[in-house]
Amino acid sequence: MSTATMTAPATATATKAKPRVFSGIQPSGALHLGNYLGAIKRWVAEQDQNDNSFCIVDLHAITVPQDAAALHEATRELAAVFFASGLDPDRVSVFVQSHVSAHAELAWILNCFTPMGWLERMTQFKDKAAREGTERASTGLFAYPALMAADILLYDTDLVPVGDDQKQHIELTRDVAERMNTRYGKDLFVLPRPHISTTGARIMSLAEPTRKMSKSEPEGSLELLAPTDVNRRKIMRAVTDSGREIRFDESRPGLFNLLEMYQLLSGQAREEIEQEFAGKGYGDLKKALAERVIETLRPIQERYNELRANPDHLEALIRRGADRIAPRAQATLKRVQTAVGLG
Ligand code: ATP
Ligand code: LTN
Repeated sequence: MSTATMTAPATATATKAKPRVFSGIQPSGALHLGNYLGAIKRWVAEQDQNDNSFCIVDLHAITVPQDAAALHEATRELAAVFFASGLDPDRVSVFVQSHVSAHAELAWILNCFTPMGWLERMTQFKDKAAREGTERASTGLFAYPALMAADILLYDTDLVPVGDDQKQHIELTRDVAERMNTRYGKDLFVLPRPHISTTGARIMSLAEPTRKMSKSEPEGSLELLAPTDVNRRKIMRAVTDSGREIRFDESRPGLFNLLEMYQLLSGQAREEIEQEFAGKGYGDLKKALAERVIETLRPIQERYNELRANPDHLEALIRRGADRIAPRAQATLKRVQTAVGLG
């Protein structure tokens, strides 16, 4: 027996000091307050509790057409926003998906274990393909969830912090992992769980408050790097109803969204906010919200500009993230390749 086969195989259930957390974000379009409140801010707040990895998913971005230079630029922009928002490169691995080739390699294997019927049911695919038309939508767009499953499973991830729009993809990740665990042994993959907060999980568009704030809809979005007066103007013009009373009332989606943002930014309780605006009008709330947004974004924008002024340093930070994380990814990939009979 060779030494390689005598060594105990690494398993997905090896003891871990802290829960492993992994999340990804696409470098496409300008980051907005929904991304910040629904994702980045929470990642920063929890960076000590867990063993965290945050990935800039450029391979996911090319599932729809991208301009090459713009994609490269957006990847750096996103990395700089992460660090500027408070993610500490000494405590958290921030890295670029395409810098760790195991993502694409595991994704291929997972593709081969993912029935097309499962992918056809994904609402994100249905929405995006409906916009493009299935004749033009890429195979990559269809297989997007298998690549996302690879991202998550490579790091024996326990928790995946995401907005609720991504829940279905995590379910699919678990289904594929369970399917392979049933066939190859329960130690192949750790089953991840979504980590979704109830407030801040879904910030809505300012222009159309029944739709979520989204990178693909800049009119309704408060961009993290936008000039102060642009964001102020968007808030002042935000769609509300014709009512007067300022209350957390879900049947008034425009107002509710403004209040929810205010709550998340101020850290105040709902009752306290309702008292603060008792007898006041929507204009007062909008002004106060604009100030909160501007105060939150000012230091982030300042740190961002510093980071962008030194591109070599930024590059070194993201390469460091990839170097730190790659051995873990490689170990999982090897485990899966061996299980499946590759190599
Ligand atoms: P797209 O317009 O391409 O759908 P997006 O703005 O939804 O982009 P993603 O890259 O899909 O951004 O999401 C990055 C992270 O931000 C994910 O965790 C996602 O759930 C979260 N997120 C995105 N939009 C919102 C929102 N409006 N409210 C709360 N969280 C959000
Ligand atoms: N599909 C996600 C981005 C994403 C992700 C991931 C999130 C890619 N890989 C792994 C969590 C874990 C999105 O569009 N928000």
